[in-house]
Amino acid sequence: LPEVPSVRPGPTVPVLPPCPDSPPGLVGRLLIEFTSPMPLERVQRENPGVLLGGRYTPPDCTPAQTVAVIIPFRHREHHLRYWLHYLHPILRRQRLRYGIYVINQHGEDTFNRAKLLNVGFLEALKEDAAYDCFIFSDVDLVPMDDRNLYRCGDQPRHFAIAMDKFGFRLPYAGYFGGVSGLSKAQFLRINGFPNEYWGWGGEDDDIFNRISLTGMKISRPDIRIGRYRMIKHDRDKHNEPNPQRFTKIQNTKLTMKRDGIGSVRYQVLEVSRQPLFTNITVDIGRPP
Ligand code: UDH
Repeated sequence: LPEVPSVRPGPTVPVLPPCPDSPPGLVGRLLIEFTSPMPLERVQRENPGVLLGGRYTPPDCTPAQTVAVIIPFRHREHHLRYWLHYLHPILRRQRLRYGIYVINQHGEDTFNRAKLLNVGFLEALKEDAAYDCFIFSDVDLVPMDDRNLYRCGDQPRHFAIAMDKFGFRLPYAGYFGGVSGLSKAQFLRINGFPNEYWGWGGEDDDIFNRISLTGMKISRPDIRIGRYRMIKHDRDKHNEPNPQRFTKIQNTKLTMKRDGIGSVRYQVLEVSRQPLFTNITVDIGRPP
């Protein structure tokens, strides 16, 4: 008898369809308020699909990108709880594959937002080399519309274009603060962010300059969709306005080649995977 070739069925690996460009199930305008305190246990309970370290993958489709959300941080636990409460459900509805990285500046020396964001870029990639889109978000900014999609495109993206504190308008044409997004290639093309802005202000304008100087253009959502609520707060200690910022932003063209992701020096003190985010505590030094 001729031998009948046997075809043994292997384990079935479900192949999920690509996630749609416009995710179904978005709700549009959201009610955002910061009144009653937000316990982390509640946020955890309401986001059972989020895995250790704040990782999430849509169960029903394959996303085109893998997004690392990077948050510069120190002593803002209460803001972070609101941020996680609002953002996890939004990012899930947007069908993103993502991870949340809180980059916590160790010690009490002057704060340095842009350097922390550089650290976040490198450390997220160490956690998962698949990250190809980086969203940089202040901890006190919550989008008021889930159609403001946290993903990267062919130009750097500015998301927080209409904040309540600026009367829901862009404060000036070159504003790139609050929440922004760059693909890995776009970020490397501008040599990342500056490491030498200690204290408040200027670093976002330097980043805007880097983008313009490399021939890229900022992309922005519709003004009705890019609305944000900011959690009201007083000025933090050790983040005073940096008086050097006005002269520094005149010199981006000269400084961006030597100061950036290629020259960032820091020491990671702790990586801890929490249920809703990964905390990375880092020593970034102090101003010279
Ligand atoms: N940040 C911290 N801890 C700090 C300083 C800054 O986590 O001590 C992070 C945080 O993500 C914050 C971001 O850096 O959202 C930007 O800093 P910021 O919120 O201080 O900057 P912003 O321009 O406010 O929003 C400036 C002070 C406004 C005081 C107004 C008093 N009415």
